[in-house]
Amino acid sequence: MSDQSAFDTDVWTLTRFVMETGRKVKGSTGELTQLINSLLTAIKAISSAVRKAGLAHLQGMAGQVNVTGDDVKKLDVLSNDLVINMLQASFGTCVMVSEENKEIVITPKDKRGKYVVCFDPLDGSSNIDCLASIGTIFAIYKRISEGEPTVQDALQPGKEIVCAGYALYGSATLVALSHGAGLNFFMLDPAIGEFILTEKNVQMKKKGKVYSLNEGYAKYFHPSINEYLKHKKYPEDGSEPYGARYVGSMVSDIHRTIAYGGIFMYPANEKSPKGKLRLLYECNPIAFLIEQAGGLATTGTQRILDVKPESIHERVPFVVGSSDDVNEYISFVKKYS
Ligand code: P6P
Repeated sequence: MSDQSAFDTDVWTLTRFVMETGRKVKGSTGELTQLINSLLTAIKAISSAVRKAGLAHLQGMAGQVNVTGDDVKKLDVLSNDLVINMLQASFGTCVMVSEENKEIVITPKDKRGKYVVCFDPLDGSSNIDCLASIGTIFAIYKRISEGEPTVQDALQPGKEIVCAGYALYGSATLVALSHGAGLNFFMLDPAIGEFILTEKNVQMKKKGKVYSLNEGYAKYFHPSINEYLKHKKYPEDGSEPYGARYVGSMVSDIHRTIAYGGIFMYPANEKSPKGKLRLLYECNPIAFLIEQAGGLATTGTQRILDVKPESIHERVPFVVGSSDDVNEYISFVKKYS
């Protein structure tokens, strides 16, 4: 007989947490709760597929290229289909933006709800074949249009987000989620197929000891970036140099930055004048979560959540992390402006 005494009979699952949060909102219809719980079903299925990929031959190129020029792998396609189908089946969405779809995805009339979801179904997919951690990122807004949904519903600044999160398919599967009242972590318990609350109202360190960016582009960086990095490597104030960490899979790099503190950067460079990361489904949701944890998120000259999107796949320079670290970086940018 297995030891049942350790079994928590009043466990805080993500489903329960979302229901409790939803009921606190005056006039709540339960639509957002239903939407998030449907999204969790897709995330559980993606987690299962990611862990079976090698055996199920889901790895390797699907022979397609997505709208932003990345090679699409089979898991990308599967993950995108799962998220779109589960969200549309939730009756909570009216329009979606996915990294994998060139145009907005409008929900069939008979399944429409009041929410807009911008998501990257499987970010970091170039790391699938080497088994590095990858993730799903999402941001949820309320629609602003009447009648037929339009692209304007998706082109809202990140400060209008009502809920955002990411799933990290790492040594365990974790969901980070916020409705705007703090950042919470949930870990998947495969034994019961539920995400269990593991950390409430996560707060980042004000200052870390790690910087994270792809220094392979140093030749193309603006001088302010290289001067900032020099200051981190050869500090002249007697402090210790920072450590360097970079997975090249944003959810993994971001989760480490939230957990340990420090700074993550994907700045503009001569080859990518607006940087590489996409505003709607990578930068905005992550910026929202980082601010909930007491950190900062900037383009270098503007708060990420204040940027007014002009197109659904637009890119922005992206620097996030512990508030003292990001403010120090901004001071270097100001020196050059
Ligand atoms: P680079 C993955 O392809 C991704 O979109 C992010 O997850 C990651 O932070 C970035 O690109 C890595 O880009 O140019 O360093 O390989």
